[in-house]
Amino acid sequence: MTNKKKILLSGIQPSGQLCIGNYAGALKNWVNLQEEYDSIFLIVDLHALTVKQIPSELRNRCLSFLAQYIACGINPDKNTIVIQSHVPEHAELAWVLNTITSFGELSRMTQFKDKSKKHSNNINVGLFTYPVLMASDILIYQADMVPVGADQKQHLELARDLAGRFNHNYSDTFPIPEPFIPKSGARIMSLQEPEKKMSKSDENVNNYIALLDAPDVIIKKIKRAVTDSNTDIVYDEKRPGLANLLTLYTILTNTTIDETVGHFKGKMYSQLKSELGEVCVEYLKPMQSEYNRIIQDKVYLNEILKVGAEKARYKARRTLSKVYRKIGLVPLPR
Ligand code: AQP
Repeated sequence: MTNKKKILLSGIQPSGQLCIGNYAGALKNWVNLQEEYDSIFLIVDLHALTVKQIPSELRNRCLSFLAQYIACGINPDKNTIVIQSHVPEHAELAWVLNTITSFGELSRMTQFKDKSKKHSNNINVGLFTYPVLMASDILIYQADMVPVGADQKQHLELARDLAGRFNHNYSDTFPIPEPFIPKSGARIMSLQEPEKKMSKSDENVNNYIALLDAPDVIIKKIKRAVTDSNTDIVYDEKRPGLANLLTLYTILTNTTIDETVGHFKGKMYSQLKSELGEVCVEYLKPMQSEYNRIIQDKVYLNEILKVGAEKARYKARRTLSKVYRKIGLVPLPR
């Protein structure tokens, strides 16, 4: 009997600055799950093109995200880390999946509706078909498990539907991927507008804590976080600003909400904010110093990208050949 590990796939768009929301919803879980699975972690640059990017910044950000993945604890020797555009099979499979996806199901995607509002002068077709490319990212590697924050649940449902549809139309080709949504931290909220989720490319930098923010910036952002006019510290989702700060404290101290609420019982909001600020600075310190070391070493980073692309392309090519054969495309005669 073979003891083959299941395949885990996840990725982040190199847009904006990696923030504590991405860490809680994705990166932290990647680190915890990486031993158990055969893992592929993507930097999904093709997805990032769905909103306007400055080319030189996009290029630098890809390398910076790679260094941040490693600094957060992703082991490049045991996992595959790859830039999406280095594996053209993603875009090729996406085209095939486009042909079995209906206009109606993409029109229902809440991220498309939200991003169309936010980028009303650039509602491009890529933004609309984004979830199909994401399904391709997952299915091209035959992934079994996909750790994501709650905001990506709907997209993952589509990937599951498309895998099932393809298998039904042709024959068993793709495993149906399972989501892994963390119990705590699946939806970290914006600091200034706690009724919306924290996003790494928010125009207002005070809405998020970037993983590379300097200590004084972190402390200032948390101090200014919007709460409410009450004074008691309890966990209540109807008080989203306070609930968000308590959730962050819980994640960064590895405690439960009950323990956190117990710790702050009878204390003031200002106390919570100042302790959370310190905890956050201390938590990010080792990651930041590791990042500062790794980002200097371009030879090391480039080598990881080369090895990653080679490993990923091998897997992706196998899936794509199978798909092309099943749908009736003629293989190139040898
Ligand atoms: N606020 C959040 N709380 C928990 N998890 C989150 N994620 C994003 N925001 C939160 C998770 O982080 C990963 C990032 O994926 P992405 O960059 O592909 O897309 P996104 O969901 O659009 O992330 P952002 O931060 O909102 O990016 P921008 O502002 O660039 O669009 C995913 O696993 C996501 O669930």
